[in-house]
Amino acid sequence: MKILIFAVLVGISTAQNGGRVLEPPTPALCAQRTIHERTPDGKGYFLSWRDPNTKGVELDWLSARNFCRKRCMDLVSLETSAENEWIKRRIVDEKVKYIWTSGRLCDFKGCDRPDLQPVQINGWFWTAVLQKLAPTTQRDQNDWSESGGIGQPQPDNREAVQGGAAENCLAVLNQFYNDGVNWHDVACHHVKPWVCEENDDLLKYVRFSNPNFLV
Ligand SMILES: [Ca+2]
Ligand SMILES: [Ca+2]
Repeated sequence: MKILIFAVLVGISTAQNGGRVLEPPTPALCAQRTIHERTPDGKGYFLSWRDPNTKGVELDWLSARNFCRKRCMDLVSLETSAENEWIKRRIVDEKVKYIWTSGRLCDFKGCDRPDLQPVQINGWFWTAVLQKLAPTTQRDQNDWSESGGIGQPQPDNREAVQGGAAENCLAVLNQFYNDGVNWHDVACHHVKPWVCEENDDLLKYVRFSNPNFLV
């Protein structure tokens, strides 16, 4: 059952990455994963700028996801305002310009479900946990910035509007446009530091399939 769920997740993810592969967890890396912070409920987080091996390293969105996933984690999903503020506090205190989250626009195969339309409003989701975000129009239910590179509220798909790549991934930017510390849609090929969050499904999968590894 768990293997089936995992296969489905991988299938969805391959479609969303234009053929580039979403990597499975590596049991040894899961067992040795570094945790920099733990919330009161016990969930562990990795902050790339704090680790000697990744300090100064910036990755595109998929590469950052794969770094996390190999360690039974995934990019951070900010499902509650408490978690959002908790992460933002660390970005501000530690002077980090921006980070990747697991947020993504569902604009690939399988995204034609009625509840995701129109995609620019209802199509954002936390890929790590396959959970929809509130509609972008419900401004008190999300943390999209009210400004950006062309002075428009986010998500503005600015890069595509200006003839470049679609802005399909969700980053938290720290005063990048003098607009506070808020969410922005950004093209997924950009490179940034990242935050990993432990992923229950990947941990269960590795525990189930590799009983010899204590993860
Ligand atoms: Ca979370
Ligand atoms: Ca944008």
